[in-house]
Amino acid sequence: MEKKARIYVAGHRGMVGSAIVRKLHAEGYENIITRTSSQLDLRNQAAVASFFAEEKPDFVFLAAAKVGGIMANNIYRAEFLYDNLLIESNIIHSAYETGVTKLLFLGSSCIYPKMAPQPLKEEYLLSGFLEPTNEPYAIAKITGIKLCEAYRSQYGCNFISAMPTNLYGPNDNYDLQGSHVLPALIRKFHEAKINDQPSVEVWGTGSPKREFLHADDLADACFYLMEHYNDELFVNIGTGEDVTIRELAEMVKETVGFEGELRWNTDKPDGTPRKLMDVSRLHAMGWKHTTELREGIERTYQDFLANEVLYVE
Ligand code: GFB
Repeated sequence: MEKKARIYVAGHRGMVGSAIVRKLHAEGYENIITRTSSQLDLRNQAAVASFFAEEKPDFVFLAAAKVGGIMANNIYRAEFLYDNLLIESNIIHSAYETGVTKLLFLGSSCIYPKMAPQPLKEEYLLSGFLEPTNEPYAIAKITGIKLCEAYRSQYGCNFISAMPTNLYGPNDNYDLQGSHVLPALIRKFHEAKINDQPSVEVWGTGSPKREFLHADDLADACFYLMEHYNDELFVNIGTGEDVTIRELAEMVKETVGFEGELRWNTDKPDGTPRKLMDVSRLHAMGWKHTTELREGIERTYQDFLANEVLYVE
């Protein structure tokens, strides 16, 4: 990408999009195009088409999506499917119509079958049944991959896809019903510490395993792929290492300095037992993450403390 290139980051206010914008600024890019959701409703086909026709971006990072943790995915099943299908279809089609040079679509590790062998290789896509709690979101993300493949094979568009593992970092969602596990635990342990509570509720059994990647590492990988990768096959992005939810809870508890007990609420779902990414393709290309989980949790807790007023309304 030339430094003068016009780059549209869709979803720039979210955790992933804001990390991509930080990365682009750090690399010296200045022509970064953004729109808030009130300025441009990405579910509106006509609005997206005229935005692309007017702005004519050269490159697109498609980081806009309706996202959330296990409960949000399970409750708002219609929106997770409908909104995400509209957002990605409108952007990908408009990118084709206006001759975008290259587009990167971001999916999720939940596209893989619930019982797929571990670690998850890219070729396991569509080899089995999905995890029920996030099936609508996964179907939307699989559709995004297939849209990129279809526009590439039919029209020769350079549209690539990447599948990040579970993410965390600045600008995460700290709403306890809608958030992912890591921000939820930071907030719960912090509030329990401040309020001298004897225990904190943690969902499920604690036995599921998850892999966590810092959003800044993800942004770095996205930039790397935009610069170096031009193939149809999508690429996993992760660390290649996972921990149990119990281990994660202990790490967050220690970082925050909460000294009480954990209460496991097994009425809440566990979700997929494990989703560890096989990152050998990405490693073979020469990219590896730099933030280890403990350090990342520490940084994220500091960010939470600095922005608590914004994050917790
Ligand atoms: O991060 P999380 O919501 O999403 O939950 P998934 C991960 C695990 O942490 C589950 C447990 O086993 C939860 O039961 N957990 C424990 C908690 N305490 C909590 C808590 O206080 N809040 C939350 N949220 N979880 C999502 C998918 O799955 O991951 C999405 O639903 C997407 O589609 C995303 O793929 C990355 O890893 O289970």
